[in-house]
Amino acid sequence: MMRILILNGPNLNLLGKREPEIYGSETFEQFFETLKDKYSDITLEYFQSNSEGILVDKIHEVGFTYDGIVMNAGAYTHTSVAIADAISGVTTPVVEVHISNTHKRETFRHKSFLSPVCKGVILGFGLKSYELGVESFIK
Ligand code: CA2
Repeated sequence: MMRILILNGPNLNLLGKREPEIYGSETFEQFFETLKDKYSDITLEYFQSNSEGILVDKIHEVGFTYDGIVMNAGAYTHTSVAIADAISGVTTPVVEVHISNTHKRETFRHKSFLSPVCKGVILGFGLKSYELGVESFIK
């Protein structure tokens, strides 16, 4: 069975609880249940951390055995050479996703350290960005 990890970075544990005008009103846990129902023929896992090093460790942990990682690194997208290096260092392909269209927002969100080392990038479709990310791994 195909194994895919959805990996969320800092503050994404607040989804559905704060700033619904930007990030929607559904919690990630609620959304993840519907995603697992839709993709019942795939082993889908979910992990979230607010810490850069823990995200790096998780990429190393799954990055040689899983079929794909769908990653929203949150604000670390725009700052983290360490996460970019971790993605480069593993064999599992990573698809970068974002809930919001970061190019419509502040200029500091336009730069991604991760895009050049990811298989692809999906942004601006709300939580559906994650679904499209999972879909991108299905042959
Ligand atoms: O649009 C995205 O998915 C982002 O990765 C979200 C990050 C932001 O720093 C990126 O520029 C774009 C922020 C995640 C914070 O999520 C919250 C959710 C609810 C309430 C507060 C923050």
